[in-house]
Amino acid sequence: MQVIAANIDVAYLVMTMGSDFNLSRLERYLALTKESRAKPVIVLTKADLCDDITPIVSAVRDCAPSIDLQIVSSPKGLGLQEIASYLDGHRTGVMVGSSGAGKSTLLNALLKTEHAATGAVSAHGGQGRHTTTHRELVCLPSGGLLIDTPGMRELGMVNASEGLAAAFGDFALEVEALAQDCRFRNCQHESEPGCAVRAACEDGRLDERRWNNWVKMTREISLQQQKGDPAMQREARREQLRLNRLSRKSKRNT
Ligand SMILES: Nc1nc2c(ncn2[C@@H]2O[C@H](COP(=O)(O)OP(=O)(O)OP(=O)(O)O)[C@@H](O)[C@H]2O)c(=O)[nH]1
Ligand SMILES: [Zn+2]
Repeated sequence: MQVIAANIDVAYLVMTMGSDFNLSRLERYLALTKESRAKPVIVLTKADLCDDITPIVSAVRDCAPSIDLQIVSSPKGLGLQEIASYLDGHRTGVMVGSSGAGKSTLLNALLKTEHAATGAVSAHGGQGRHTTTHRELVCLPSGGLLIDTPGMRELGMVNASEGLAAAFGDFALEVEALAQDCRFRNCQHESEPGCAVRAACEDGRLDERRWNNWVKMTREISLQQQKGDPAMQREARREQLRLNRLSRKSKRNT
């Protein structure tokens, strides 16, 4: 996939439990991570700002039942050890998450002391469409490496079709089963009469938010496949090589 390089061991999917919490974004991150061999870990931040984490945690559990989930509060130090432990044995992790999710704050909390941060290697990308304007690779006291990426909001879904299917799991099967009852065999589940999928959304048997996100992501993928967008693919390869170099260099210096 585009951002998560081949030699990344762990992908932290960082999301706030504050007002910006968004399940559709999580589904997108999961689809993108599935394309890499990195182990995804969902990190829910700002636990200290949340009176009751139960509804958010159970929504995430429903959405991604088999993915590790960690609750974090950077100012209170909650969950920091658990986050760091994924990188034991000099493994490399990357943090993805939209702006304001709490990535930098978490990174700094993990570093604990300002002193540890002075050994950090930082890199600045160019101004290209999908290059990052800011990315930092730091060495944790335990020896693990952690890369902070900026928001993935505008990330496309290149090569993510398998990831999409995997991230949505049984949902795709559920839709397929419902579609058996659509009046037209080639129903696109848009505005056709007698559409069983739309009907299930309307009466709540099918999660409408999830359905809409699925449709949106499927469209993005097929659009990009049609275009084949070679410039974007070149850009992604360059970015990956750069990240690999950065990681190797930093490991040599450890
Ligand atoms: N109360 C509380 N505030 C937090 C926590 N984590 C982050 N914040 C605050 O949330 C805001 C955004 O945090 P950042 O760490 O800058 O977010 P980011 O994900 O690095 O954002 P970008 O750098 O734009 O990608 C800051 O004001 C932080 O102080 C937390 O666990 N608890
Ligand atoms: Zn239909």
